[in-house]
Amino acid sequence: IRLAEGNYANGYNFELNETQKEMQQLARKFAREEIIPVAAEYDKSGKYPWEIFKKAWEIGLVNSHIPAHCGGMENSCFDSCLIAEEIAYGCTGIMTAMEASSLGQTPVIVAGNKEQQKKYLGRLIEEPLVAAYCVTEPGAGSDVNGVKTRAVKKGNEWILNGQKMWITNGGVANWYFVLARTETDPKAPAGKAFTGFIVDRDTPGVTPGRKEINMGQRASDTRGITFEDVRIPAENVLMGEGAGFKIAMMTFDKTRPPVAAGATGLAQRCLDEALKYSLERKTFGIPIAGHQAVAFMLADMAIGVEAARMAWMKSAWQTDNGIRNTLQASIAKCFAADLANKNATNGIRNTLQASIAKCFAADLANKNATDAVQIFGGNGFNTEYPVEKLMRDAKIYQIYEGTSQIQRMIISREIVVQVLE
Ligand code: CS8
Ligand code: FAD
Repeated sequence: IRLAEGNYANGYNFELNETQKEMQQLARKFAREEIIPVAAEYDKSGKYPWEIFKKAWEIGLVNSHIPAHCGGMENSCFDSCLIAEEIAYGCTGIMTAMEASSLGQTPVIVAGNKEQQKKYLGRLIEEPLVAAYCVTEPGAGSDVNGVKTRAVKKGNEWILNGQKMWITNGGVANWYFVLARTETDPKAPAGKAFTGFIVDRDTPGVTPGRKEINMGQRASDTRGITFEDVRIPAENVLMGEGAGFKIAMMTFDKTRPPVAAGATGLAQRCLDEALKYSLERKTFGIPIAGHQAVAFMLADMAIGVEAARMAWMKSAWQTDNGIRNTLQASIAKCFAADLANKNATNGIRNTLQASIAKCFAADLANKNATDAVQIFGGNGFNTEYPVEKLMRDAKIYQIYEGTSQIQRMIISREIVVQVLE
C-alpha cells in the first residue's frame, strides 16, 4: 500500500525541488551573512545567540517542522536537515542552540495530543521561544533505563523530583520535555517504567544550574536542572503513563538525521577552509595543494562529506516516507502494525538508518576537522584561523544524541535482529 502512496515508488531522485533549493539558499545566505561573521565572537563570549535565533525565527529557519494545525509549516525531516546542514556550516554551536529546541519539541510532535501540541508548539510559533529535552542525568547518559528522576501521581497531578544534567537550552528554554521513572518496581521493563512530561520552565521547583563551560560549541547553553517537588498537571503527560522510554527513543529516530546533517555541515566547512588555504599557502615553491600528501587528504575529506550527506539524506528521506530503516527489510513489509502493538505511535522505526547517518557523520566531522588543522600547519592551532574551533566543535558529535559506541551498539542490534526475523 505504501508503495503506491509514497514518492519512492519512482526510485531514487538526487534533485532537490524548487522549494528545497530556495530554502537551502536562504539558509546558506543566512549562515554566510549572519552567522560566520560573528561565530568566533559567540564562541569566545559563550553568549546565547538570541539575536541570531530571533532573525532565523522571523524568516522561518527554525520550527519549520511544527504541524500546520499549530501554525507551523509542517516541513519534512529532509527539509529540516537541509537547513541544519547550512546553519551548522556557519557555526555548530549556534546550530545546536537552534536544533536542541527541535529535539525538545519532537516528543510533543510524535506523542502529544492536539491540545498539547497547540499549546506548547503553537507558543513557539507565536513568540521566539525555545524548548529543551531533559533525559540525561549525572548518573545516566548512554543507559537511559538508569534514569532516576521520579514522578509520583497525587490526585490529578504528578510530583516530580530529580536532577538532569547536560541539558542543551537548559537555562533559556520556555518549557521542557522531561523523562521520569513512574514505575516503583525496579524490575519493570524500560518500555513501561518511564513517563514523558511537558514541564513549564516557570513551574515552582524548577532550578537550572550554572552554564557549563565546554570544549566547543560554546554559544550553546548546557546546564544541569534540579526538579524539586514540581507539580505537573495530568494533562501534561505525553501519550500515557509508562510510554516515556519509547517516546524518548522514537524522538531520536527523528532527530539523529538532523544531527548527522549538522556534522556534515561542519565536515564540509573543514573541507572548504582547508581547500582554500591549501591553494594560497606555498611551500617548496608550489601551493601545498600540489603536494600529493595534502591533495589526498583533501580528496578523503571530500569522499567523506559526500558519503555523510548521502547517509543523512537517506535516513531523513526514509523517516519522511515511513520506511522501516533496515537494510534487508522489504519495503513492502509494513511494520506499523507491529509497532502499534508495542504501544509506540506514529509510524515506523527509522532506527538503523538514523544511527548509521549520525555515527558516520560524527566520526567524519572529527576526521575532517583534524585533517583541516593539519593542512593549516601551525596556523591551524591558532585562534586567528577558523579550524581550531571546528576541531573543538566537532568532538561533541561523537558524544551527544548517543555516543559513537552507542550508535554502533544500536546498529549491530538492528542488523542482528533483521537476520533473526
Ligand atoms: O538507552 C538507549 C539509548 O538510546 N541510549 C543513548 C542515549 C542518548 O542518545 N541520549 C541522548 C540524549 S539527548 C542529547 O544528547 C541531545 S544533544 C543536544 C541537541 C543536539 C542538536 C544538534 C538504548 C541504548 C538504544 C536502548 O537501551 P535498552 O535499555 O537496551 O532498551 P531496549 O531494550 O533496546 O528497549 C526498551 C524498549 O524500548 C523500545 N524501543 C527501543 N528503541 C526504540 C525505538 N522506537 C520505539 N521503541 C523503541 N527506536 C524497545 O522495543 C523496548 O520495548 P519492548 O516493549 O520491551 O520491546
Ligand atoms: P556514559 O554513558 O557514562 O559513557 C561514558 C563512555 O562509555 C562513553 O564513551 C560511552 O560511549 C561508553 N559506553 C557507555 N556504555 C557503553 C556500552 N554499553 N558499550 C560501549 N561503550 C559504552 N542530554 C539530554 O538529555 N539533553 C540534552 O539536550 C543534552 N545535550 C548535551 C549537550 C552537551 C554539550 C553534552 C556534553 C551532553 C548533552 N547531553 C544531553 C547528554 C549526552 O547525550 C550524554 O552525555 C551522552 O549520551 C553520553 O552519556 P554520559 O555522558 O553519561 O556518558
